[in-house]
Amino acid sequence: MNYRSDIRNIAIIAHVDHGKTTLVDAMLKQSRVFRDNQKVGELIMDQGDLEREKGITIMAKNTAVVYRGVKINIIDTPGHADFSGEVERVISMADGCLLLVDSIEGPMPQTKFVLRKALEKSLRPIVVINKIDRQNSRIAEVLKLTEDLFLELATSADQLDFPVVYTSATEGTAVSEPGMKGKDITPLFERILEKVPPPQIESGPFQMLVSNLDYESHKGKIAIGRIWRGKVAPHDQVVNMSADGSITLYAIGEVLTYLGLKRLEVAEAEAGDIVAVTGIEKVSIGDTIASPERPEALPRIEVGEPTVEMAFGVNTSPFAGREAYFSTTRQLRARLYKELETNLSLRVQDTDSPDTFLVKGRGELHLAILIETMRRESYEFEVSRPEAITKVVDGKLMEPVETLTIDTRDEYIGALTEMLGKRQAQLTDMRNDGHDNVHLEFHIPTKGLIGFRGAFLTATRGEGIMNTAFLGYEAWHGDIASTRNGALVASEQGIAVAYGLNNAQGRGLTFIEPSTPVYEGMMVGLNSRSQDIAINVCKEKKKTNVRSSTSDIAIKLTPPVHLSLEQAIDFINKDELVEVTPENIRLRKKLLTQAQRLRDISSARRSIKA
Ligand SMILES: Nc1nc2c(ncn2[C@@H]2O[C@H](COP(=O)(O)OP(=O)(O)OP(=O)(O)O)[C@@H](O)[C@H]2O)c(=O)[nH]1
Ligand SMILES: [Mg+2]
Repeated sequence: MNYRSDIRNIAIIAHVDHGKTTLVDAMLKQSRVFRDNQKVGELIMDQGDLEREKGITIMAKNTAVVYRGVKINIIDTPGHADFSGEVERVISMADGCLLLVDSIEGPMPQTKFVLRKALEKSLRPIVVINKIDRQNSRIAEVLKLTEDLFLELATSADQLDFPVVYTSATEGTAVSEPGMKGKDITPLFERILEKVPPPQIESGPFQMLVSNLDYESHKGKIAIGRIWRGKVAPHDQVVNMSADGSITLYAIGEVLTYLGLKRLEVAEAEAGDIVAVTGIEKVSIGDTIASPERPEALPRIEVGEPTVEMAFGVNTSPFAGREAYFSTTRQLRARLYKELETNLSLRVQDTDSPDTFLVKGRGELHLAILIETMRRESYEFEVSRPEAITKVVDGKLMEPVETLTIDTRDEYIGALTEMLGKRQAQLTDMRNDGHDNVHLEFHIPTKGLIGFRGAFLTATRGEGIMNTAFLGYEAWHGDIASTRNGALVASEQGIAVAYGLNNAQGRGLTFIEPSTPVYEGMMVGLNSRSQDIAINVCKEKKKTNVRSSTSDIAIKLTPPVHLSLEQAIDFINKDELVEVTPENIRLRKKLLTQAQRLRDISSARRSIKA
């Protein structure tokens, strides 16, 4: 075995928001890959529109810096649990990882998940305690908790011997001992060179594992991955080995390597490096590209199973076809199946109905991001309430369960435990800090988490943080009754007016303002009681000749509650849908007319009696 001392490959892993992408900023800035006058801003790697808007990383991405003549290939990964498929997909390119831990929050559920994955792959970890500039940081305690986590997860004794670096990613500084004054990020680079093993290489014919795909209009598909054996140059003959065992001959187009935000064309790249190659027209993630001399496939990348599913259907609302460019079954189906090329933890299935597809993902946010992306590409469709994915093992019905951690104020414990009890959660840990802050941990079926986030924010008045992490499958815990109130449902098609909406506000909260077009069966608000009620929001006040008191001249409406896409998905019940178009997010009953809904209720009653 040989090593390449001129390269290091690292993945940056952590819980959401612990500062991974900011730390990449610091490394890029210090290594001066930008022109002096170039404005690069913050969270440089989060280039997707949704990433920028939400301030989170959604897709794993590659970059590289050169430090003291060594190229450090860096893989930034998302920290949100719903995108953990991304982490699993890309860490096999690395030999080491930076495990970031926030100096106040300490290890969180996703810290544990990603560390377990990294240790399973035998990555050499460097612990980075980040945000040491923050006022209430508790570095010693956080380090202790991190050590405990390693004790729990390590698969070999040498994994317990990890180096620690202390950083402020925002200030761009790193130190080797807490309390020291940092100057720049150098101590982190030094630690990487010293502790992350250089890539092992095998000589022989070319072999690379495809871990990521990209697309550029003039280059076509770009396959990204690590070269495990041999070298590759433009125009080389190679074969691509796909999942179904087929082998196809191609000629490599360009060979590109990473530097900063750019991909550079190179004349040749060798084992140990992470490269992007063009010319492989039909390539998927997990494929092996190799020399035809020794076409040996590397083990395919395995990622965890999805836990939540939703039905995506062609838009069947009376407003269908008005607001989007793509609206047919064929277009919807093609778009969903195309997503599978890069979104490894997603699954798509046809159903008995040709207009409906079952889409499975790692969580509500995973699916919500797909919905939002499609809507921005001018698709319209309807989606059902998310459901946890159950499976039958040895004749037994099993369901996914998760850990839920909550950090909030003492005063909300009562309300939260009551809400969570109804959702089949069990309290497993509770810690007070003596300053009215509390940390709660629950064991909860995934189905109990659906629709919980909105309720949580209301119950804690925004003074709480919740996190979840997938645990595994357990025997079915039983049904959960819906706790949501009924909906205010439009009884007629037309344009909503203040008078009609004012009547609706007498019943509960409304979701729309005057002049909003509505259709029969569209949900325009939340009733203050448990049943749905049909209401005519287009109804004008009867005109009379007599001018009554001043009160009805100007109707004062309470501002409506606007649900975001994620809130809308969280909100709906089984008999409801979210209609998604590039311009609007509408809530609706599956059955649009009141007559249909009444018939449905009475037939359900009959079947219960029978
Ligand atoms: N005070 C302080 N804030 C930091 C530091 N590092 C990151 N932050 C802030 O923490 C927030 C999250 O930072 P990100 O870099 O987006 O975190 P991330 O780990 O990439 O998040 P995800 O990719 O969504 O998992 C941002 O508001 C950063 O400005 C730090 O060292 N000190
Ligand atoms: Mg990030």
